[in-house]
Amino acid sequence: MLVRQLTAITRAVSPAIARCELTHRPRVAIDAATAAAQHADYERALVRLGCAVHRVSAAPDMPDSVFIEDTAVVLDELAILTRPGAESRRAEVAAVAEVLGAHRPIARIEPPGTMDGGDVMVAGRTIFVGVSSRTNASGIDQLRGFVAPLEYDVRPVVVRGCLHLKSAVTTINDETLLINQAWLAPGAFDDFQLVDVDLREPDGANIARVFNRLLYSEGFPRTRERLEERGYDVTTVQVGEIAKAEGAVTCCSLIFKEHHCLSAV
Ligand code: CIR
Repeated sequence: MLVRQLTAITRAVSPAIARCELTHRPRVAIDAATAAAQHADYERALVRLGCAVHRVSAAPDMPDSVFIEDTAVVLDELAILTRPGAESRRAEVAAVAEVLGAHRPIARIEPPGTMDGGDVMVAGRTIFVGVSSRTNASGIDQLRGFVAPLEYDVRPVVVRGCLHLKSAVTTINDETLLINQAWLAPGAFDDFQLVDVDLREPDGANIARVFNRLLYSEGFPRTRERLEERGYDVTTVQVGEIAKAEGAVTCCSLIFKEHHCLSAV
């Protein structure tokens, strides 16, 4: 019998998080202890939703290391280690590589390619990739080379006005997206049902799927209401301190299926 479980890999908040990379937000003071407490709540929420949470060894000298999503793209068949677009973040990948190597065959984006995992959104057999300040054409071509034999279709999407593709759009399920259309070229997601964020909550398009439930920031109550009206099961966490570093809920974990073979009893 094949049993599927979800593993979530996380990484502790660095005490140096206030020195994080920023692209669109003004730099404001970030309290590392508050960010760490919010991150611990986030991990507990993942456990409650049914994930086995494993922390990668901390990297206190890497300010953005909590944003582990950017270091890899994990598919059922393989994991692709990224080469983050911000040079200061490239050293984050090594420790994640070690952990993922125990779960998946590994491929790796090489120079001159750059890619942040936050730019990669998998919806069924389609992989949308943000063309952003962090992810370039070579990175996207390399990704296509790895996944085309696995019958994934890779579609680049231009992102403007925000950090990553997944700042602007994430999957609610394989047919439905939560989206801020203002940050995306029109038409890219015509094949999907779309739930628009409330206009007063432009940062609200980032939501994490855990089985058929959703993990979301407390910071977007109007958009949350839209989701709940449509019948989605939404758990919220407070991640306001982490958001000051341009992070959101998907970026603090790598969530993937664990394949266990159990013999029938
Ligand atoms: C950065 O600029 O790289 C970090 N301060 C924020 C990264 C957030 N990552 C994500 O949403 N996937």
